[in-house]
Amino acid sequence: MTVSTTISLQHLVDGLWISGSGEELRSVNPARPRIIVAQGGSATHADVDTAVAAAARAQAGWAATPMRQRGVLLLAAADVLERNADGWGLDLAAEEGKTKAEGVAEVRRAAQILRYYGNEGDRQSGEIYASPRAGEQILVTRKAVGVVGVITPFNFPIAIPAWKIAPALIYGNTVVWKPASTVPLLALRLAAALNSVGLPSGVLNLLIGGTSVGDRIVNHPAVDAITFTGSTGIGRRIAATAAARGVPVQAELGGKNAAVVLDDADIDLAVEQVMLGAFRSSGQKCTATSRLIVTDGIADTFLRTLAERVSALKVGDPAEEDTELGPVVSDAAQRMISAGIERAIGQGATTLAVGQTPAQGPLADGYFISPTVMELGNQPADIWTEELFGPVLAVRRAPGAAEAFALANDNEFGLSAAVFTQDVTRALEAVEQIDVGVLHINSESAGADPHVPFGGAKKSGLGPKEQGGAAREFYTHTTTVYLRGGAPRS
Ligand code: UN1
Repeated sequence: MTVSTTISLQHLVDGLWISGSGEELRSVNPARPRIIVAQGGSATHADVDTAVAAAARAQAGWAATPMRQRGVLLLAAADVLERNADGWGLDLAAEEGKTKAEGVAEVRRAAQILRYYGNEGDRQSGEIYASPRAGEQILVTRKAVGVVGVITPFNFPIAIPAWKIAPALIYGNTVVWKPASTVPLLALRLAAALNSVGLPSGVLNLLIGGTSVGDRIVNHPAVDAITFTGSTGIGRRIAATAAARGVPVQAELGGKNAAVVLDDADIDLAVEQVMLGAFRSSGQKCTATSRLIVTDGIADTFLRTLAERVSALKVGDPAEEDTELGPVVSDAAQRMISAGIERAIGQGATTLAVGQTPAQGPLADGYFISPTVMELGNQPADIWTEELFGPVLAVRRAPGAAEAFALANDNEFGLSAAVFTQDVTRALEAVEQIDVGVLHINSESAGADPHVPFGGAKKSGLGPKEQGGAAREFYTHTTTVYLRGGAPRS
């Protein structure tokens, strides 16, 4: 099913779908904002309280269910996602604005994440240490932390929820989840998929709403841990609240990720990957490439080729097969990014390339931003330091690899970076010198596999990393068991 009519917003509370009686919410198609995708009342504080109480009641029984059995439900939900990937991917494109191909790939990715955690019951679940005492072993076992508050952003409306909810559930936690209110549709789909395969009531609760719903979850005394992905400002506020309440927080925050192109790079590969990193999802990924550092020997050729490619990008309706770049998510995002471009010009940036936007016809009201490449000299500029979260790439040149790596580090964030070189010595220097949580050599700065740690260095995140075995650090706590028998039988 795809969105041809407006979907009614509902909330999943203690296993029941309910309408919200809070303020009216609506999500629109950002390419054609007159089309309302989903509409309905927000969840209320009372709904949050009911959901948290249900999650708290359900938690012990869920944690006592064998992990293998919990996993079977995640695997069954993965099949539902896989079966619906084409339709839901198109829905995602219609509500969030990324291209249909990216939307379908994201639904499949969410299925892959559910599968990864669905199989967790088959993996190692703790550790055994030798004891200094005779007749004793020391076991480190894992227990769920309890009720997890999950707050997710607009830019991956199904993949990010999957990579928070799947580990929360497989390790025996229950969940109270608030997705971004700009993109509720895929949240409804994911919650429905998990509900349809028999998740017990109260194990997963979905509440759609704005900041006040999120605040209620974060402040609720029965919420035992909070995981958040989104803006640095909100993330720090949530982390402060969590610290004051004494509960763990995992916050995945901003990025200002650099691609470094060295003189010896494979130029075709580097241009292609920088284009993907900077412009896929209209630059709205925390891992997107928003800074480009090119060394002098390759800079002119590289930037000329890149500018040609940017001017030729097909910007348009994400639902159409040949569209390469859709709109940004909202009018507020469009205004903020446009203001950032203006400010960069005011601060002395030179525009190297501006792509097209559909200025006329049915898409004329859409929240489009032309893909833009801007070069800076040595002057300070906000576009070099502040996250814009749009299809805008700021460029600086460097005389050599050492200066280029130093420029890559010239930022308070440290989420991801990409380095393009064919010289293994330079690549190893990059691994040593660039301070990031995720480093790509000869591939774009975005992308994350489900079985390996994901998260940033420096100010890009707080708390344990996400995904793979790393997720277990956040969603469980350890019990160290000193295991000794009685006296030996004679
Ligand atoms: C990716 O690079 O594919 O919010 C995933 C974000 C990140 C996820 C990036 N948490 O964009």
